[in-house]
Amino acid sequence: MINGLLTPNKRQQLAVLIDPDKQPIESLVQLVVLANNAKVDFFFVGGSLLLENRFEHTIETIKKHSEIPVLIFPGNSYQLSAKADGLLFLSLVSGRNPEYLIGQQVIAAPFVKEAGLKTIPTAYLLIDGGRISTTSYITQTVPIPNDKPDIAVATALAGEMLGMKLIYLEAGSGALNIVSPGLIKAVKQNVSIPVIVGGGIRSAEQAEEICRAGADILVVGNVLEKEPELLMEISLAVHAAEAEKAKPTHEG
Ligand code: 1GP
Repeated sequence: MINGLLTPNKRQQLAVLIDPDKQPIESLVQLVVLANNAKVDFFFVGGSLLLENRFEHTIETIKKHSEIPVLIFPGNSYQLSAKADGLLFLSLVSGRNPEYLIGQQVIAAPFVKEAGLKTIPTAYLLIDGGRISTTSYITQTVPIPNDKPDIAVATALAGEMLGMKLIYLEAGSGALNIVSPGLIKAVKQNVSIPVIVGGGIRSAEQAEEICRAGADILVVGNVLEKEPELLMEISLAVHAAEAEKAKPTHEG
């Protein structure tokens, strides 16, 4: 069900990020219906800091109204539920805080095993999105400068060599600047695993730019809390890019 995440170059895909604290149940249901209509590929659920106790109920509500796979995108080891279809098992490899490189994962592992949750080992790279993100503050890690693709490439390569199955380039939720197309392109040219890009995407044009740079999966969250109607446009842009990608080239 979630294998589509791990098939690079097959098609470009769109994930909607739901922060349970920011989506009251009524607006969540509306967004889920929009996502069904827009043929979104995945829901990601999680947040760097959750203060309300709505995590599990959010997953249940999505599952009740949609068949789109739900993956946990955890901010910490408390954000776990057997009701999800899988878990992005993140390690913040761009940081040097052992708690987010391996500490939270050790705490989570027994529950994950017990729950039978499918895990997708993911190298999580925080990129500077133009302001201090909640992720950067909470994890006490310095993001990779957006104009230093070499650092991102070296970090992504290390993640791949450690056996991670996905690279996640994260500018931070609500970032002022998206991950730069040059950085995405450089990473994509150097790794053979799929690349997820998220943080600060607010328009179909930005989504197109990120697709052209080679991202396999785009994540959009924040903007939909205020302008859910943008979802259809963004989805069309991502899936049109997918069709473009699938077209045979003149050479072959
Ligand atoms: C953040 O990559 C995601 O973790 C999505 O970011 O909320 O800014 O869309 P936005």
